[in-house]
Amino acid sequence: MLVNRLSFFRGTPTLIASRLMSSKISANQAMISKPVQEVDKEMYDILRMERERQKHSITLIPSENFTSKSVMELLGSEMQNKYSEGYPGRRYYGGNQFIDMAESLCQKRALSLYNLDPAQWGVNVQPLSGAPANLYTYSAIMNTDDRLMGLDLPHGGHLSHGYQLPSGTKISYISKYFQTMPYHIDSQTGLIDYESLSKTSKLFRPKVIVAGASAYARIMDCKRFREISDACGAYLMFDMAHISGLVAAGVIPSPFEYSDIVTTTTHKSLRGPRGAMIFYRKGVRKVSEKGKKIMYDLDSKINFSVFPGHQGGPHNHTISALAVALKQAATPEFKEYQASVITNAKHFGEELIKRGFNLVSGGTDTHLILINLSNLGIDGARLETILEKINIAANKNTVPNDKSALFPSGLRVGTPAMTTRGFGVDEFTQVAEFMSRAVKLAIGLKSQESPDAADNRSKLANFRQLCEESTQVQELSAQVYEWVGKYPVPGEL
Ligand code: DSN
Repeated sequence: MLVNRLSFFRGTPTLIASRLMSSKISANQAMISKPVQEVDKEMYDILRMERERQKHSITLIPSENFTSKSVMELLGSEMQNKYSEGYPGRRYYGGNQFIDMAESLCQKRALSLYNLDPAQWGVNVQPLSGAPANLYTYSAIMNTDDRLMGLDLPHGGHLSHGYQLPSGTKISYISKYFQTMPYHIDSQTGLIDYESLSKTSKLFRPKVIVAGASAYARIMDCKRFREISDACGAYLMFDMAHISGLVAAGVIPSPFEYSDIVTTTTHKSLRGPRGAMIFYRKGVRKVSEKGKKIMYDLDSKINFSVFPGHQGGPHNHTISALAVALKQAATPEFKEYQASVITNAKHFGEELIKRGFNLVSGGTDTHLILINLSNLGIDGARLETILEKINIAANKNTVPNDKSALFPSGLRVGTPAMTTRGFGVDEFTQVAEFMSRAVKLAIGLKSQESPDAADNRSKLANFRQLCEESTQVQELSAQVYEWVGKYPVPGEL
């Protein structure tokens, strides 16, 4: 019966229309079976243009990736139709027998991928994305006004680790809900200043220290973070969003050994759907001086914070897609991919240095490179703009001592996305060359800017206009478009 009804909708539009006339299928039912190309031309055209942009751009944004065809299949699947507030076996809606299977499978694969014993660790796979996952975690273990320390945003941290301006203006609401104190990187070495964190945390006595970053190219010293957290009695939460694929593949050290809680998004180096996970410890937290065991109570607190504390129905299509991504991440092919991500990043960094770029911390151990452009006579906003015009997507980024996040002196690039598309070291040499040419063009165009532009914003608008009019920019744009278009995107092979 089901098969008969489905086959009814197959065929040319004319055939379907004639079947419709002689049946009881309503126009509404017919509409919901049509592809977007027929239903919504306007949206379809936008999708087509974005597909083309992705295929013909060099994606250097280190938090982006191209997820797999199979993950995309699940994201567009019937799993999204179901409400399932609650957890496997404990739902507030009927009909969840298969959704339970999907979520349990996802949890099992998440623990197994990071070699975690289910007796010692649990995982919540329902958070909708990384910033919410961090908020849910803080709320689970802190009261409002409890204290938290995270890497300062201009030093490579993330908004969800708290951010307020030196004037006291709270930019991230995490800094409104909780008392936040930043720690910093050493501006000489570009590395986290553990010494200063150690001293400040003893005075500030935070309940949570957040390790992890959005723009930090080096391996963080988790053991050191653990010692610092223990010395002030804080939980150590590691936000491994950027590096979770590298950790899964074992190509960089894992933060699990030293952390109480690990959060991650799932769509960056891990290459899954856009979502997040919270891993938390179970069992004994510490033994008191009198020999009494103090147990972790994160399990119930974190799960309660996610639902019902903050979220409603989980996105089951995302959780199902994540289960697939986690299976892929456990393969030898994925390990090889992650090893190439790092080889490519190191090589790319060296090629950039050869062309006069300064890298914060002098290089990279990971997938990410942070460039300090101060010596080149161009800023991150202008370079991002001209790169976009030549089909290279990168992002401007603050470096230490920057005052403005909109007009910073840095540019952040990374290798996960283009390594997925098959780039190796030769291709990244070519990308460094494109970037070097872009810098030279940008410096020339900047010198042609109108002296009448009143502020940075109008200067940038003027610069963008000059880029659009430049035939050299147009030629480079066409060259990049053609060149990168030869590298397949997932699903094309
Ligand atoms: N916005 C992400 C990044 O680009 O690093 C972090 O969530």
